[in-house]
Amino acid sequence: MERKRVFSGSRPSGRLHLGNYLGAVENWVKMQHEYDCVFAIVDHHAITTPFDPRELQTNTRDMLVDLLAVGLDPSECTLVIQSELPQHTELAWILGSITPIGWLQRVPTFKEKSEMHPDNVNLGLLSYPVLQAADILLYKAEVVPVGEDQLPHVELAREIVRRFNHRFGDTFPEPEAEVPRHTARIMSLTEPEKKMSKSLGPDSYISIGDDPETVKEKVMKAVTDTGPTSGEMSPGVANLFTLLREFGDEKQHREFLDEYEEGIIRYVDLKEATAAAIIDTLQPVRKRRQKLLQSPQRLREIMETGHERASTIACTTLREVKERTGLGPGREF
Ligand code: AQP
Repeated sequence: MERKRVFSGSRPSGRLHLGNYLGAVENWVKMQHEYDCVFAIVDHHAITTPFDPRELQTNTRDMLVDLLAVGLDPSECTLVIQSELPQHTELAWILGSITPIGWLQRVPTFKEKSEMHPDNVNLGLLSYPVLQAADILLYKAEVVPVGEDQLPHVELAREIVRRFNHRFGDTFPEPEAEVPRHTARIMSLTEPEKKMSKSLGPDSYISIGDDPETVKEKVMKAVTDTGPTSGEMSPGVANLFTLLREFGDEKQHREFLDEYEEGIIRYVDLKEATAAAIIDTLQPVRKRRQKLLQSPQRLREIMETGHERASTIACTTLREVKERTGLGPGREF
């Protein structure tokens, strides 16, 4: 039986962090064995917010290294760099021409990023979800493993599919988002009411490549209770518990929860245990990263194989789209 196609991507706007990992990439690693997966480093998305060209190059390479180090296996999935396949942007143009601007102006990330970078409210930022829809539809993906923040984008991709299929005939499947049950939204360490994000600065997140001292320092500084709470666990403390549950052992997690419920917990102990669990988990990942960084030839080969495979699928889809929309092939002269 043919395996369902999966697509997802990550912006090389900084280093892969624990939010990206727990919200999306951990699922990618699992799904690569069961589905036909295409995963992209979406560098065209990264240039919609302020960036430095040299850093973008390094971040793109580091993103690839991080993804491999946490367990993506190039013999089990297809890895691509978005800007190296022009079909992504070409399909985005076609889809953009059937997408009402009103749909895009309502997208929460457009509002957030516009407020964050008022001097850089560019067209790419507005049309970001159309490019994301193109990324998914180019591969006719049916499943899109993402964190919670991406749900409005996947919903928009579904609306674009309905509109396209209605106007030009059945072409694309409606993609479904796949969000993890407990880790769909990992919170920032410094501003725990916001999601962990590269753009909130390095203290707000733990990156996959952080060394043990840095991990410890960041976790020990994490915001816990910022004031009296109405009996509910504060977002900072809840976030530490989530990290401990994901990286530590269940017994320890339970013991700290009991202490919290009895009102005898010392946050310093919770932080030390959480930091130790993260450091332990990241240790083999760091080793794999170091090894991969020493083999640029291997990285190039991985990307070449990925591109070859992805471009076969991408060209087939684009040809079909162009035929259906009266662009290019099928024209009568
Ligand atoms: N805090 C998070 N919790 C759970 N999932 C998250 N994701 C991102 N942050 C969290 C998921 O990670 C995948 C890759 O995200 P991305 O790099 O493409 O873009 P992003 O969501 O914009 O990530 P950042 O870190 O917040 O980047 P900046 O600051 O550059 O915008 C996605 O599936 C995302 O849901």
